[in-house]
Amino acid sequence: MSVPHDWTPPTATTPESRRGRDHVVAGLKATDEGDPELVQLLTPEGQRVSDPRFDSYGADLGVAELKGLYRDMVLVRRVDREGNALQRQGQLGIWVPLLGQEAAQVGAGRALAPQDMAFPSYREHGVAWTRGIDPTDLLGIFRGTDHGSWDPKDARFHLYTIVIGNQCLNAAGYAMGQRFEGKVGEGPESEATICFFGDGATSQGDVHEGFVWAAVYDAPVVFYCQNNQWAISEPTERQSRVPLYKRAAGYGFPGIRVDGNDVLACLAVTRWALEECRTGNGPVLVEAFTYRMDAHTTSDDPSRYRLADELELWKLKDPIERVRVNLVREHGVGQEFFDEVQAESDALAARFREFCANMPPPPPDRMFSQVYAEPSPVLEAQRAAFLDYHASFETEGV
Ligand SMILES: Cc1ncc(C[n+]2csc(CCOP(=O)(O)OP(=O)(O)O)c2C)c(N)n1
Ligand SMILES: [Mg+2]
Repeated sequence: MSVPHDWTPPTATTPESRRGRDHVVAGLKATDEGDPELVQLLTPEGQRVSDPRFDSYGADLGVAELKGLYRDMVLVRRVDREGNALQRQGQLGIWVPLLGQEAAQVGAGRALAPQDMAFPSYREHGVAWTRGIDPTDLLGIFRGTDHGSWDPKDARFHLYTIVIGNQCLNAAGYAMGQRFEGKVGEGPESEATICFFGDGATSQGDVHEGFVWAAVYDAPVVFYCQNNQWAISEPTERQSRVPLYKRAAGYGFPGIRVDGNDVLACLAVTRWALEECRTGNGPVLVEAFTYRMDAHTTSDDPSRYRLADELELWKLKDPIERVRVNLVREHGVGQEFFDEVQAESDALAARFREFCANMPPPPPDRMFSQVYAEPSPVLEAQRAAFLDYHASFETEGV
């Protein structure tokens, strides 16, 4: 069939209205102001508010728990700032900042039961913290000496995944396994999986495939999308015509949007989502609506593609400040507690820096001993050839 040369598709609208940042779909740019769908339990001004859908999941969160969440977020932010500085000082090749996403990560991480499994991308330093991983274990990744120093099975926290969205396939498969092995159910030992990825990742095929497989196998996986508004220089509104959480309906599972700068709401919503999954009602998509306050990585310069006033607006929604204000105003917490956390953060930062500066370079043949479970003649021959080659440099400059 030939197409007349002046033919235009019947659904085509004015192209300009569908391009670039002018194309704003209802709800896509929503923030905590006036978005009825957004779950919030703590306002940016630090006021505890009710959401009848999720109040019961946060009912036990009193002053002691709030203090714990505050401490988590302050320490995680401090590690993040130190990581950034260490890259600038030449100690790390790159750093991936989480600044602004502390609540989204700590809230979700603290909702996990010990037996649950988590699959991170590369920015999840806050989730790593909640899984008991020492921040120094992250350093090898960014110094280029290893792929992560923790045991994913013991920590129930997979190694970081740099390939965008790939971990959604791993998480869907892992959760299918949990189901096949009878680990889904009402008992206290029942399990779920959580998968972390970004707004930009939702444009990847791997994420779509992970959603499809998880849906048709009723896999117990929480897909936890941190919508930090940017995929490097690409804004969310150029990635989707609908708010990201609404995409879940197309796969046949629930999607919910939570204020990603509200640690209580993130904790409550993730508890609910994990419970749905553990009891056989998974998967669930959670969109944590947040903001990447720093550069994409230390190799990026966001002033090239976004305006500073956007950052200024999000500073008013800072995830840590609202908890501090709530602790002071609604619980009368005094300065002593904040000083203690500050001192703890100084000590952690010093230990983090010192560890980094003293990391030994790995031996050159480690890739031959730690990739395959068992040696083989081919591998041994390659190792010998490589060590010979390496030794040929040793006399240089002596
Ligand atoms: C498959 C693949 N394509 C491209 C890249 C390069 N890349 C690294 S981060 C990134 C943007 C990811 O954005 P988003 O999913 O929103 O996560 P964020 O970095 O904002 O946390 C891209 C395209 C990659 N790592 N993997
Ligand atoms: Mg993003």
